[in-house]
Amino acid sequence: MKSEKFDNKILELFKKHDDSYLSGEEVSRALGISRQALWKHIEKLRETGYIIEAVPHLGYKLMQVPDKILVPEIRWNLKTKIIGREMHFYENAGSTNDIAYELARTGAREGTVVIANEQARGKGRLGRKWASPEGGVYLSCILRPDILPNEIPKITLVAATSAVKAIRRFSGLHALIKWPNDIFISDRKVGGILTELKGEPDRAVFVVLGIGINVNTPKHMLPEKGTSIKEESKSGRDFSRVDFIKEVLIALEKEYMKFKGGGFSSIRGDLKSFSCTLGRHVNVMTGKRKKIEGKAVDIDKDGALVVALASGKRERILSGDVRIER
Ligand code: BT5
Repeated sequence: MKSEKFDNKILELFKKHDDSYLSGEEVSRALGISRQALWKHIEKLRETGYIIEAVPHLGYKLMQVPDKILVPEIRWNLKTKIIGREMHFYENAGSTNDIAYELARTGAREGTVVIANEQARGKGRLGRKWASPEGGVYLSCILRPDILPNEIPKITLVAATSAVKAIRRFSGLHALIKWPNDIFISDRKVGGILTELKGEPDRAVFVVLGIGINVNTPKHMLPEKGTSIKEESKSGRDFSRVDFIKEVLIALEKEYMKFKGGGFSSIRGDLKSFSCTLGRHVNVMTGKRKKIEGKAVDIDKDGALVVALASGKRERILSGDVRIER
């Protein structure tokens, strides 16, 4: 058994008995290791920030879990079947999307997740930057959906729906989607999705789904119109990024499974009800550098934004940057 597995097992035992002391003998017997080896593992856990009390004749007790992103903590009791079964964590990454892309290219399985505490070169769409200081959640997930390359925008919408559900469940805040990939709270951007694809003409080989969400990030570290869950919650306390990541992985698995089983129509209702774009007057820059102005009236069965122009004509937009005018 690898050392990390022992650490997980020890933490698991502690959590099962979270209001009592566990004797060294009990733990070492359960793990099949010596008392000396157990002590070394306890020391290692302490170095990573766990506070573990040791009382003579009573044993060990886990007093506090560190406010850090720790993979064993994320794995603890995580009941997903695909998303996050394999996880890679980086204290400092360039971009989790780039790392995940490389892993996918070399065969990593569907559901593999890459998480970073911070990113030096966080990416937005179209070469833009994603501010990624410590305090946010930066994760990328490898998906291998059986869809055509031109259906990829639907994956972005599946992810946006998942992100909104996770934020609402976790914080109670009224998160919304600005089509197609922005997550907003009170008219400020709290998160974004970046979907990248390796495709062949007739199929998507794999998709890297990048999700960035400002959890505890202070406003001064974000662009002008950015916000974080902590800033919006006004409670002043830090949120557990570990718990939040779990919510995101669970929500993503649920929505992705719905999408795989029932197609885009099975998430479309929720997506539309979370939209802060529908019903508004918008200005959209599409990929062709074309500007479209009008009222956003629908997100259709392909995930396209439908805009009603002043002329009465309707335009379907598959990708673009939306500015909400009024
Ligand atoms: C996005 O792009 O919103 C996609 C963001 C995806 C980030 C994740 S983090 C994990 C994974 N690894 C990566 O390298 N990326 C993904 P876009 O719609 O192009 O928005 C970018 C714009 O949002 C910037 O030009 C800024 O105006 C603004 N922005 C940048 N960082 C922000 C932040 N942390 N919070 C709010 N707004 C931000």
